[in-house]
Amino acid sequence: MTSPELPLALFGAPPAFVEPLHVGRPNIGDRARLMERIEDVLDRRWLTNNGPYVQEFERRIRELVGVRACVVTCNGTIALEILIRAVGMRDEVIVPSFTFVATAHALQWQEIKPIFCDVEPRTHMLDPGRVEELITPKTSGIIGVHLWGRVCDVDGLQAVADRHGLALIYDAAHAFACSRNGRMVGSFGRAEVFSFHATKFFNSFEGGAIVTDDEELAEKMRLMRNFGFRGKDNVVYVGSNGKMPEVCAAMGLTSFDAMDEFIAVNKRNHECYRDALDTVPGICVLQFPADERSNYQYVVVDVEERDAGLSRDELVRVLEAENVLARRYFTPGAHLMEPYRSFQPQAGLVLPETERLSTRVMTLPTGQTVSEDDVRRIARVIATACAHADLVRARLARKGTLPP
Ligand code: T4K
Repeated sequence: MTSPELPLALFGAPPAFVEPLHVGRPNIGDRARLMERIEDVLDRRWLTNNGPYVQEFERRIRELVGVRACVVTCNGTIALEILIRAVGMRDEVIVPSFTFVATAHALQWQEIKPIFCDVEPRTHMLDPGRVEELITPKTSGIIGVHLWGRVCDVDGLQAVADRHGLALIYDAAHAFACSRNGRMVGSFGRAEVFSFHATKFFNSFEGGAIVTDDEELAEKMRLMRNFGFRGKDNVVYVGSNGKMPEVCAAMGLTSFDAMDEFIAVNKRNHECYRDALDTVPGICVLQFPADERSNYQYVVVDVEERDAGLSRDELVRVLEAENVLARRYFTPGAHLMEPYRSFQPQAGLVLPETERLSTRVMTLPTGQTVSEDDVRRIARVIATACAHADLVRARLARKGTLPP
């Protein structure tokens, strides 16, 4: 057998990894402690409905974030839906399109129209100036998204919300345990929502939380989380079922115990990616500003095709062949997904940055299951592919294109 033209799986070399490397592989804390907690749950025969582990989980979140109230939920999407309803959003709400589609769905599910707003190219997050341009008499609120564990322009957004008397809340699904200038995410706007989905650096299998300083709002959301029950047989509000089971809270508490280790590993991997990709033209690892503390859960790479020689989609395919399952978050923008694509076919006209970013950005595997050696190997694949872009491109062309 002849040796491959390049040491890449695309050219017949063995893949860099035998097993696939995922973005969003769950971090798992002390298993023995988790099992003990699950035994407790079974012994108590108290499986859900505001059990002791849920209450302890809420207390620890409140203490970490430094807010008065925390309402944990079965997932981040239900938390968003409950919060949107509780703050009285209606008609139209301004949101980024460059986000996970759940941000928009949580509105549309309640027949509130998401008005998609463009983001700042540098931060990938809502541009307050653009938000203000989209405000109409129908606008009832703004949802900022702290993307990638960075912090939105919270001062700019608050100023816009105040000027126009709008409700401002945050989708902080990516930003648990993050802060700016010492102020924790969770304490901005009227309230904020976290996700503890399995793919988040800190997970409770599935789970979410709403945090706020507004006790009255929190009380309303507690009712909404539990069918509107106040006490036995007394329903005082229209509600849903957003309760977190005890087994999820047990996992959340176990993640809490290991949270510093999870962040340290992510930070180490982030730095390693940054160093290893520093010299590859056109490949830029998104940085975290000095005034922010992050959980580093996403390694976000911006691919400038002109300098890298390959597009983001081409690199994703090169990596896939090596068993590195890079993700194209968030491609396409939510405005190009259904039903928004049909409801608002012109939305893209005001979203040039979103459309540009969604062709250039990819996220790479990190977390507990990814070692520094893995990171260096992934970086070598990217560097080799870019250094031989013409050959790689020709080989990919023979294989067809990625599905949209
Ligand atoms: N707002 C924002 C900004 C969000 O990013 C999200 C969720 C939400 C709101 C809603 O919060 P939740 O309702 O989910 O609590 C994943 C997650 O499902 C989603 O939670 C997350 N954002 C989003 C960014 O990523 P997918 O469709 O990419 O997931 P999936 O199934 O492709 O999994 C990603 C990778 O993780 C796969 O390669 C396999 C790996 N994986 C996944 C799971 C579930 C594992 O190795 N083990 C696992 O248990 O959405």
